[in-house]
Amino acid sequence: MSATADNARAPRLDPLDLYDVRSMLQEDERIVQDSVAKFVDEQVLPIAGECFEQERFPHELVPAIAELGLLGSSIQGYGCAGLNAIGYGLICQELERGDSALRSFVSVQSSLCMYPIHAFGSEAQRQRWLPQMARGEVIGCFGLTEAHGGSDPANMKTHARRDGDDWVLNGAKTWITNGSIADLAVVWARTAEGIRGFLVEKTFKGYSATTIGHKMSLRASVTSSLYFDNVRVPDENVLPGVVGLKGPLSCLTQARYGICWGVNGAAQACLRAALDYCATRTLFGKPVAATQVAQVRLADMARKITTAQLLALQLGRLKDAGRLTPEQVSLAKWHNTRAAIEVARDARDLLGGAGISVEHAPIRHALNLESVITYEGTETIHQLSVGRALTGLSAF
Ligand code: TGC
Ligand code: FAD
Repeated sequence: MSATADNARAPRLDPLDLYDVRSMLQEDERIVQDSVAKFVDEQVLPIAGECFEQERFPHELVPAIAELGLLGSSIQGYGCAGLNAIGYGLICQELERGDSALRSFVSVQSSLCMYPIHAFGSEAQRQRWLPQMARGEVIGCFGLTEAHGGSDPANMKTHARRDGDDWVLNGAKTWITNGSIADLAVVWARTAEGIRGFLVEKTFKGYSATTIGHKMSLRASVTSSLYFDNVRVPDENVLPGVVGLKGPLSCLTQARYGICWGVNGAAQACLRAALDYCATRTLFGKPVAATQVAQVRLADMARKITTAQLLALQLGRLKDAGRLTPEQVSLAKWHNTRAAIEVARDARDLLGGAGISVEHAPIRHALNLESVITYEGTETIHQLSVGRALTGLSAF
C-alpha cells in the first residue's frame, strides 16, 4: 500500500490530544481554554525564554491575567469568575504550556491565598482581600515550608502567641513563591490551640522577605525566604475558620489539583517542539521523524500525555461532583509530573545539541519541572500518600 493511500485513510488526530479530550469539554470550558491559549500564544511565548534566561518574573502580564479572570477563578462572587474545576484546570494547563512560573503565580494566588481566605476567612477578610486579589492589585504568597524539612510541616517551628488583641509571630519560612513581591503573606504558625493561618501584611513591622537567587529552575518565578521578628498581627488578620494542619493541607489539595493539569501543558509544548524538530532534521538521508526509534519515542510521549490528560479530566469531574479525595490528587500529581518531566527530557534529547538552548522550550520546561516534582509535596510524599490509602498504614 502506498504511503499516500495510507495517509489518506489515517484519522485526523491532534498529536497533542490523541483521545480528543477536548470533545469531552463543555462549550464554556472550551471558551476558557481558547482565551487562555490565545493569551499564552500572543503574550507569554514571545517572552518566556528571555524571562527564564534573565531570571525575571513578567510582572507586566499580571493585569492581563487578572483581566482574563484567572485569579481566584473557582471562587463565586467577590469579583471572581466562579468557574468549575475543569475551567481552573484548563487555565493551569494553558499557562504552563507557556511556562511553569506563570502557572505557579496563578496557583499561589488562587489556590494557596484566595482559597483559604474564602474557605476559612471571616466575611470582613473576604470583602477586604478577595476583590483586590482578583484584580491583581494585591499579590499573595503562602508560607508553610521551613528550612528544617518541608515534607513534614507538622514539625513547624514558626509560632504565634496571644498578646492582648494581637498575636506576636516569630519564625521563618523558605522557598516561598511570590514572597518578595507579595503584599500579603498567608502564614501558617503553631499556636497554643494548634496550627493557625495568619494574614501578614507586607507593611507589618518585623516582617521581611528576601529573594532566593541562583536557581536553575523556575527562573521566571520569584522564590523567597520570609522572616518574622516579633511581628504583631491583629486578631482580625487571623483566619477564624480552621485550626490544625488540615488548613494548609486543604489549600495544597486545591493547588496540587491545578498542577495535575498544568504539567500536561508543559509536556504538550515539549512534544510539539520534538515533532517539529524531528520532521525537519534530516540525518542519514531522511528526516529523524521517519526513523523507527524516533517514532517510538514520540509515540511514548503521546502515550504519557494522553494518560495524564485522562487522569486530569476525571479528577476534575470528581472535584466538580464534590467527590475528590486527597489521595486521588496525590496519584495524579505524582503520575502527571513524572510523565511531563520524562517527556521534557526526551524532547530535549531529540533536539540534540540545539536542545540545550533556551531558544527551544524543552530544556526550560525540563528544568522547571524539577521544581514541580518537588514542591506541593515531593513525588515520594505522594507515593506514600497513595500507599497509606491502600494499606491504612502510614509509612512517612
Ligand atoms: P495527617 O495526619 O495526614 O493530616 C493532618 C490533618 O490534615 C488532614 N489532611 C488533609 N486535609 C486536606 N487535604 C489534604 N491533602 C490532607 N491531608 C491530610 C487530615 O485529615 C488531618 O486532619 P485532622 O482533622 O484529623 O487533624 O498529617 P501528617 O503530619 O501525617 O502529614 C501527612 C503528609 C506528609 C501527607 C503532609 O504533611 C504533606 O502533605 N507533606 C508535604 C508538604 C507539602 O506539600 N508542602 C508544600 C508547601 S507549599 C508549596 O510547595 C507551594 S509551591 C507553589 C507553586 O509555586 O505552585
Ligand atoms: P525535604 O522535606 O527535606 O525532602 C528531602 C528529600 O527527602 C526529598 O527527596 C523527599 O521526597 C524525601 N523524603 C521526605 N520524606 C520522606 C520519607 N518519609 N521517606 C523517604 N524519603 C522522604 N513552600 C511553601 O510553603 N510555599 C511556597 O510557595 C513554595 N514554593 C516553592 C517554590 C519552589 C521553586 C520550590 C523548589 C519549593 C517551594 N516550596 C514552597 C517548598 C516545597 O514545598 C518544598 O521544597 C517541598 O515540600 C520539600 O521540602 P524540602 O525542600 O524541605 O525537602
